[in-house]
Amino acid sequence: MPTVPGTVIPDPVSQVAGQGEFVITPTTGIRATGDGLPVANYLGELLRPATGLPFPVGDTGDITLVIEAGHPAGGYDLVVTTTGIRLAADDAAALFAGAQTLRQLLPPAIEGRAQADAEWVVAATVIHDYPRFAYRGAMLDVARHFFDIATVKRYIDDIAMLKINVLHLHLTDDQGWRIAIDRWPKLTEIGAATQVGGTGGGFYSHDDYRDIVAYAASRYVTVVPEIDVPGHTNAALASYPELNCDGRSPAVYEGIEVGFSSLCIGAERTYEFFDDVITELAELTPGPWIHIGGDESLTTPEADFLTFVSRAAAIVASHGKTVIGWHELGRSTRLPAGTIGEYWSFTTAQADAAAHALSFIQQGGRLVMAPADVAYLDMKYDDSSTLGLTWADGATSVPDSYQWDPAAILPGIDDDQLLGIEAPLWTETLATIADLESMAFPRIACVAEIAWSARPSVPRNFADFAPRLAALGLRLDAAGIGYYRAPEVAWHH
Ligand code: TNX
Repeated sequence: MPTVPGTVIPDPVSQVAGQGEFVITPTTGIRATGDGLPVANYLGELLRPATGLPFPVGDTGDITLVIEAGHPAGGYDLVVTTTGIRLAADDAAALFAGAQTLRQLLPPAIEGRAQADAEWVVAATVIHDYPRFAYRGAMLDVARHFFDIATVKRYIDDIAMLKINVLHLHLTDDQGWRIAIDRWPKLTEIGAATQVGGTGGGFYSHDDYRDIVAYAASRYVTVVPEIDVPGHTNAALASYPELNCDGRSPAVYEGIEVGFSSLCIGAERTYEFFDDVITELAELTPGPWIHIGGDESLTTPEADFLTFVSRAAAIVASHGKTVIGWHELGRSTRLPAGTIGEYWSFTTAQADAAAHALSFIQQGGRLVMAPADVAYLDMKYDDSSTLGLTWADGATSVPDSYQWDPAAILPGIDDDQLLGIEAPLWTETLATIADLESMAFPRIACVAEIAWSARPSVPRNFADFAPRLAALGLRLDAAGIGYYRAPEVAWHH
């Protein structure tokens, strides 16, 4: 049975049903050239396991991928007729987004990794589509619990399916330092040996990190590394006594409190340290952004915080990267031009958060919206959740994660001031890929739709979205991705 039109997530800008269907056969090939070839190869890899068909990639084939000028930024056109499929976009990243749409037009069994029995057909349709925001992010906290390369790659595949194109890696926190810094080896010798709960830990070598970045790039996902300073630094402070104002290292930390640690703001060594870290990280990071945290520095006096932030941000800028920081960074009025703020207060802003966020706009920057009460994937769904936290205004149901708009939170802010949105997944309570996926899915599909789909003229209504989530559930079942069967959705089985 062909998939009914209208089940794609994120919802395309326009989709019109055609007549008949395109039938995939053993001779169906994928035609592409140049920059389209990697996308064609990716699509072939996606389609071969479940169909058991060869999908040769080359200069002939009924599925044609075309790179050509004339499409909206990041967008694509997809035309399915009885005789073929044509997917066209301005660049490979947009073509890849279109390939995710095509994937969802196939029966859910396409997601299985073993050969499946299904009618491999695509209903005729014409889709014209483009993203609302350029930055469609997911954040993974690898500091509270460490996740190995295979897990991170799987999460990259999970998010890429929903046209998310940024992976923000929260690499350092009180409980662990997860990226090797050659000039400061104890950061990982000491600072990476721990995690929440006291067993395990780990870190990425430079080659490991390059491997993640390259894999992300193969899915047209940009990695944004975060070194969270000056708070959230117990792992670094435990590794090097000289980073502490009293010259004494605290014990390593395996609990889940926040806000108790701070680098020593008055010591020049702190800035040498930070410059060394950013030097190595900038060299490993092809993307334009480096995130420097700045949240919850509750023990850093205000004047010290301001001193530190302007120096740290200038260091990142001196390495040619654009700074991103949590909205507290906006307490500083001396940020490099174009600094991006990440808003993590609520859909109704808490005291000061709005002012801090708007400060980035006043300084020529833009915002990434990650409102904690709707976009945080680590919040419990409801009372039945065994994993997750509740501090962000209680539990976050699946409808909660869908019925909000990023441009409706701060006064005077429109889409032009927003770089995009992000769904953070903090891991104080999450230790395995199953934990991650069961918290992310299905809420990440809600956030992905808000990031990509056109701004609706009336508030989003979960009842319209729920049938598409149910359709996505079938795909997740076939893919072996666990998800929360929210009671507000009529899941198919
Ligand atoms: C707040 S959100 C934090 C994190 C925690 C998270 C737990 C933000 C910028 N900081 O340190 O992990 O809450 O939900």
